Amino acid sequence: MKPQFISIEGLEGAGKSTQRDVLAAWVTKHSGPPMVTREPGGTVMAEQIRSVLLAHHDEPVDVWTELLLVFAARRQHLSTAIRPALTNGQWVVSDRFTDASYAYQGGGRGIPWEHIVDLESRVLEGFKPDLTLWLDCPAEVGLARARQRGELDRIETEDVDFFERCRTAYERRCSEDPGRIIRLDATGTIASVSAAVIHALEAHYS
Ligand code: T5A
Repeated sequence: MKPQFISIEGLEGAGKSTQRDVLAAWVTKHSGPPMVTREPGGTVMAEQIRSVLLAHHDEPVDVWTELLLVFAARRQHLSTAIRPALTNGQWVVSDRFTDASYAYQGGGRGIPWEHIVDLESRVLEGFKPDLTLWLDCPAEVGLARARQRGELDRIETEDVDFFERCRTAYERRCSEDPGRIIRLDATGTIASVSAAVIHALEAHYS
């Protein structure tokens, strides 16, 4: 099998970082240690873009500026980190990828879907994850977990309606590409979600 690119998606506090480690451990057992990365970020320059994106600013952040920044970071991430790893035979596990732009900038900010489709095709030239695990939970559940950690970044200060729109956009992505995106219920305990992650991987790659 060619090296796989697996992304993990969901709202804040859905448990992506927690389950990413479970996913990486499964990949290690089957194909050797993967490159574990995240978006926005994953390279020095893309991490700098992440800092700009998540920081609080005195001036309003234009929604298109936000979209272009996430895609600028993604292009850099793809060309200098993800593609080289895959070419080298290494699997890649990423905490978020393009589906997050549909969710947050499409659903959350209201940028028309077709504009994101167009940008994605120009910037990524057809590249997408081989498999995406979407950890789905109501916005309130994820936000309550995220808030326990303390200070909120610029996007985390949005209201619940914003995150419910993001969730609806994830649903749309899932229904548009059901062979790639697997929805997992993220409302249970960490152990039960981990079991669902492993089950989904075993079923997909059996
Ligand atoms: N963004 C990103 C865009 O707007 N557009 C884009 O294109 C992209 C790529 C990035 C931000 O950027 C935006 C979206 C985001 O706002 P991020 O680094 O991905 O942010 O961060 P968050 O989603 O904010 O990450 P979080 O750390 O908040 O959420 P996780 O990773 O889903 O959750 P995790 O694993 O860190 O868990 C959070 C807490 O909950 C507990 C954990 O122990 C931890 O304390 N927890 C559970 N508790 C109970 N039950 C469970 N099942 C639990 N799972 C985890």
